[in-house]
Amino acid sequence: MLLPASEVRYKSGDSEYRYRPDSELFYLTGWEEGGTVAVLRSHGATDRFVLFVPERDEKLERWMGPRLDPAEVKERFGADAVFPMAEFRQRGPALLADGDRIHYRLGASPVCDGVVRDALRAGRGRRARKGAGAYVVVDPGAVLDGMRVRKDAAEVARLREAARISVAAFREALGCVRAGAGEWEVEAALEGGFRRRGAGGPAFATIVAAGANACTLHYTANSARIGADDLVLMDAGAEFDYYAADITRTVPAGRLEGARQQAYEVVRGAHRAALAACGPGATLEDVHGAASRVIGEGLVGMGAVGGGVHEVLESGAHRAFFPHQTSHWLGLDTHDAGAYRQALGPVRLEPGMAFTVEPGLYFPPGSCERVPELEGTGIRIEDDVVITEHGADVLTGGLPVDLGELGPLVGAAL
Ligand SMILES: [Mn+2]
Repeated sequence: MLLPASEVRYKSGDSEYRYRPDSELFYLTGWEEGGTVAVLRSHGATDRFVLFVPERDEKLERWMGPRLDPAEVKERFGADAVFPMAEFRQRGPALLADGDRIHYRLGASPVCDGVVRDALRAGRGRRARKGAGAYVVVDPGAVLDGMRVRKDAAEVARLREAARISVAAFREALGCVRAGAGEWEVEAALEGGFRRRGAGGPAFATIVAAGANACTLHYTANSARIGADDLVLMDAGAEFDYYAADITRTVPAGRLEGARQQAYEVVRGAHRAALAACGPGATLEDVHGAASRVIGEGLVGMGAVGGGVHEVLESGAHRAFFPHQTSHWLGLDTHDAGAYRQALGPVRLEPGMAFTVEPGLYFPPGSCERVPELEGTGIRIEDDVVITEHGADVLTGGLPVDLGELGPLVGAAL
């Protein structure tokens, strides 16, 4: 398996974004810096874990900070061999050519693409003469996704810490929600709350969406002022040791009554039903089904869609207002690696699997002739769950969901 580090990315000119390691490389090696390639070999008596690392460079280190000596890298990361990156192009093909298959994501890095091409060429000759040699390129996800989707105890501990930090920051940020405040003020409270508690930062672009902005699922401008009686949707999460939390709460800046309050209770009900469906042996399709039923019933009950509940669910009419899935895997990536469905059907939940539960209802302007009062309203409630031996643990359960409990927190900041 050949895993290159993520490239350093530039915001503009020579101004770099803060470096964030590649999830797969970090998962297998703990390596956190750029400019490296890891080679992992399942065959051969030697060099089963080889790291190519940037060379020491006194001048560069004055700007970018100290680098480890190859000997220190070997010791700290448990590699069998450590070579300077400059030797990768020449040494790489031989390390890869004698197995059957090379796990590598084609296109991940131009230099790795070249090494894989050379390894395949060398492997073809070797196969003809010795009966073994590289001739297949496989996506690393074919091996790693199935590992990553089941979290071990150390990973769950990191997810738990990301969740704990996020819950605390949400409590503070709810205090900033009031009519007249900028969405950006709430964003600042969330992200400041993450950082103050030692998180690396936000795991993804924070969403603070007031009123109709909440109908744009990935609204991230956070540049509007909160209107009187707006519902404010906050979707954010801390990244701790590269593991993500992902929480959404939607709260009113002022009064919430009538159809909009009903809609909140429908999403609340869907959230409750979806959480109840989480457990070993269930599937995320079951979880989504439980949420969808309550959403469908609620839409019919509110008169937002016509027909019977069965009809609505069958035809998918509810999807006009609930257009996304209820869950995604959660881990090193916010939308974490792992299949949701395999040849035999949906993946069954097992202890250690972590994911979100996030039903929602969105009524963009002009979308709901039957109940115009609902237009311009977006509501989502999202918590993070890890499956246990006998059920499910809601990692973000410390943050209330019911309006009766959320209300006192809203606008409470001085
Ligand atoms: Mn999410």
